[in-house]
Amino acid sequence: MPGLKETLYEKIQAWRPRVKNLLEEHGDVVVDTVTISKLIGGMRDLKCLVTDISYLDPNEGIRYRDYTLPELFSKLPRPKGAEVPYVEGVIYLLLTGDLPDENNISEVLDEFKKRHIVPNYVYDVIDAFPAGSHPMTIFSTAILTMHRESFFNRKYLRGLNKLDYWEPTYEDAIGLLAKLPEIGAYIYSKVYKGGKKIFSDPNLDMGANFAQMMGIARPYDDVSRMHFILHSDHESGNVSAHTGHLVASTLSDIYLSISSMINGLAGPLHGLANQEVLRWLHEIHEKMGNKIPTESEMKQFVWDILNSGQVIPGFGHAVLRITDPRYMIQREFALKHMADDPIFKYVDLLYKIVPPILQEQGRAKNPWPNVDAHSGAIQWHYGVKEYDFYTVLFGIGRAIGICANIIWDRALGYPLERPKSVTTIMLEKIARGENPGDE
Ligand code: NMX
Ligand code: MLT
Repeated sequence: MPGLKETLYEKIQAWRPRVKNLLEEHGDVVVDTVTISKLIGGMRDLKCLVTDISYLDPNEGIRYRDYTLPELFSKLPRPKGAEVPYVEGVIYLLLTGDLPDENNISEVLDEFKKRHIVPNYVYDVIDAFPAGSHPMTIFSTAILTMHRESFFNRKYLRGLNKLDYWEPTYEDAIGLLAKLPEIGAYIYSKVYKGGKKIFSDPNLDMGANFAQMMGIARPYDDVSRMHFILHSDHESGNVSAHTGHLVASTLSDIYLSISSMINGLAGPLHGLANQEVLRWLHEIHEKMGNKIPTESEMKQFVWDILNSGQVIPGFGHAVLRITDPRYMIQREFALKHMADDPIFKYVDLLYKIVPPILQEQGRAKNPWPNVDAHSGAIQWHYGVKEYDFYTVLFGIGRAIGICANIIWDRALGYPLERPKSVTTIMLEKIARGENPGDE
C-alpha cells in the first residue's frame, strides 16, 4: 500500500496537467470583474484565489474536499469509544482528497509519533516571554523560532528543482503539525499554570494527546478533536489562510508562513472573536451579579453594544449567509453534554435574540452566528477558563488546512502573489470614464 507521501505525489502528478491546461488553453477566460466597491471594500466576494482543499458555499457552509462537515463526522474513522473522528483523518483527506481508512489513519499517527518532539530551545523561548504577553504572540513566536529546522530552506540553498518544492515543504509541514499541540499545551501551562510540563503520550491520537497534556478528562479528547477539525480550513480568502498563502508564495518556509497566519488569526474580527465572546459574556455576568439575564435584559445588552458602535462578537460573516454549520455541530455537542451549563445558557439566549436584532438594525449582511460564538463556551465548561488562550486552539486547527494549501500551492507551481494597486485619483478618473493614466 502506498504511504501518505506517495499517495500525495500520485495526486499531484494527476492534477498538474489540469492546471497547465487551464493556464495554457483558457488563460484569458474572465472569471470575475473588479469593481470600485470590491477594491475599496476589502475585495469581498472577488474570485481571485484557487484552492482545492476546501470550498465555502455561502448558503451551505464549508466543504472539505467536497464533503460537508456533517458528512465527514459520520464517514471518517474514529478512535474506539469516541464520538468525534480522528483529526488525523481530516489531515489525510485535506492532503490527498481521499477519505482515509484505518490503515491510512495509522500511517498519519505514525508520522506524527516520529516527529512530535519539540526542540528544547522552543520551551526556552516560551519561558522567556514577559508576564502579560498574549498567548497568540507567544504561539506565533514559538513557531517562528523553529525556522532553523526547515528542510525546505536547506534543500533550497543546495539547489532545488521547482517541481520538487512540495516535498521538503511536506516534511516541514508534517513536522510542524505534529508539534503544535505540544507547543499549545505548554503555552497554556506556562501562562496560567506555573509552567509544569505535562508529558505527552505519542501513542494517543491528536485529540486524546492534547486532552492528556491539558490534564482534562474525557470527553475533552472529543472536544479537542471537534475543535481542531472544525477550525482546520475555510477556503482561501479568510485572513489566516490568505496570509499563509501570501507569505509562502515568496518561498518563505512553513514556519515563517504559519507564524504569519497566526498573527492574522489574532485579530478580533477573525479568530480572536472567540475570546471576545467570552469576555463580553463575563462582563454581562458581572453586571448581572452572576444571575442569568432575562431575554429583555439580554436584548438591551446587545442594543447597548450596537449603539456604542461596536460589533457583536461571534455573529456575522464575510461569506456565509446562514448559521455556520461549525456553530451547529458545537451546539449539538453542547445540548448533549452541557445543556445546563450557565455559559451555554447565555450562548443559547444569544442564538435566539441576536439575529433578529441584527436584522432590525439592518447593517450586517449575515445576522447569524459563526464558529466563534460557540467554541469558547465549550472550553469554559471543560475547565479552560482563560479565554485569551482560545485562539491558540483555533490556530492549531487552522494550521492543518493552511499547511495542506501551501504544499499544494508548491506542487502546482503557483507563483509569487503580487496584485497591482491603484491610487484614489486613478479610481476617480475611472469613475468619470477617463483614462487613469497607468498604462
Ligand atoms: N455586529 C455588529 N455589526 C456588524 C456585525 C456584528 N456582528 N457584523 C457585521 N456588522 C456590520 C459591519 O461592521 C458593517 O458595518 P458598517 O456598515 O458600519 O461598516 C456592516 O455590518 C456590513 O458588514 P458585513 O458586510 O455584513 O460584514 P463584513 O464582511 O464586513 O465583516 C465580519 C464580517 C465577520 C468581520 C463581521 O460580521 C464582524 O465584525 N463580526 C463580529 C466579529 C466576528 O465574529 N468575527 C469572527 C468571524 C469568523 N472567524 O472566525 O473569523
Ligand atoms: C474562518 O474560519 O476563517 C472564518 O470563518 C473567517 C472567514 O472564513 O472569512
